[in-house]
Amino acid sequence: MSDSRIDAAVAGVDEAGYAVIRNVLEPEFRRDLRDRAQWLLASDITRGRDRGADGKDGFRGCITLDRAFMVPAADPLVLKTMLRLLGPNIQLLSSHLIAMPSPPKEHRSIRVPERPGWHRDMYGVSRDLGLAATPRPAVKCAYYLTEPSVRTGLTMVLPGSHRLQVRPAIAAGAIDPVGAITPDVGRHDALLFENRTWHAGGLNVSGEPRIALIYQYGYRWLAQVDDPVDIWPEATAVERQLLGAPDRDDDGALAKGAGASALAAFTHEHKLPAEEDS
Ligand SMILES: O=C(O)CCC(=O)C(=O)O
Repeated sequence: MSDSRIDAAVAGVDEAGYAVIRNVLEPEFRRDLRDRAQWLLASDITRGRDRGADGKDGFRGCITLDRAFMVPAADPLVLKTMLRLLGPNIQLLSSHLIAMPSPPKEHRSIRVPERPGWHRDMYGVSRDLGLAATPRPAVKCAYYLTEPSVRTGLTMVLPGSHRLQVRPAIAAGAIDPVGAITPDVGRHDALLFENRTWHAGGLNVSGEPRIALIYQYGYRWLAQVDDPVDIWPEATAVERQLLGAPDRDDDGALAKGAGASALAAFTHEHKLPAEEDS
């Protein structure tokens, strides 16, 4: 079934390497997610903790710490877009909660000319295959739980850079390549960008941490970035697939393709264009 928001998002990712889907998160649910994220960040939980330079904080695999974070991951609109972009043989490779601090300029050690922070995802792929031969096996979807604006450090992208065969040039003394933009993402919107799209966390000069939830979807034959998940018993079939359920029957016997059957059924149910069987 055609939905203009999905068509536009698919075209955006195909043509520019990124797209914004408007109004994915319900306002009340977004506030709830922000409260849950702030609770985790204020805790002393170390499982999946991802602390970085300049006071960056967060959690890899945040869905395992609070299942509420699974809800945006399985959002039907986003899933339909991912299915159009990648097909049904996908899983969640990562669920990342990121709190980006707002350090004083004189204390910044990242997003400075020496470390501008621009990168492609799945860096191992470009390193192993070369920038020119890197395919698109994964797409990210980001939500911003704190006020989004250019001052709060939204993820910046370089439009069209998914087709680049070399690193984008950054002028001496600058921190962003020419043409880099901060996408126009609203409070309830989702930002999609593929693994080859060059991107970086924007500068947060708001004085408050910026909190984002970033999910990465990719093929089931790729290794998950986060720790393996113990799939919770009440998980839906779609959630089980996203969490990495293996190709097994209920009795544990090998059943080739069974792990992808939920999203194959979802594709059929919603009459999304299906890939040819290989
Ligand atoms: O925090 C951000 O906005 C940037 C995130 C990022 O670079 C990534 O997910 O690879």
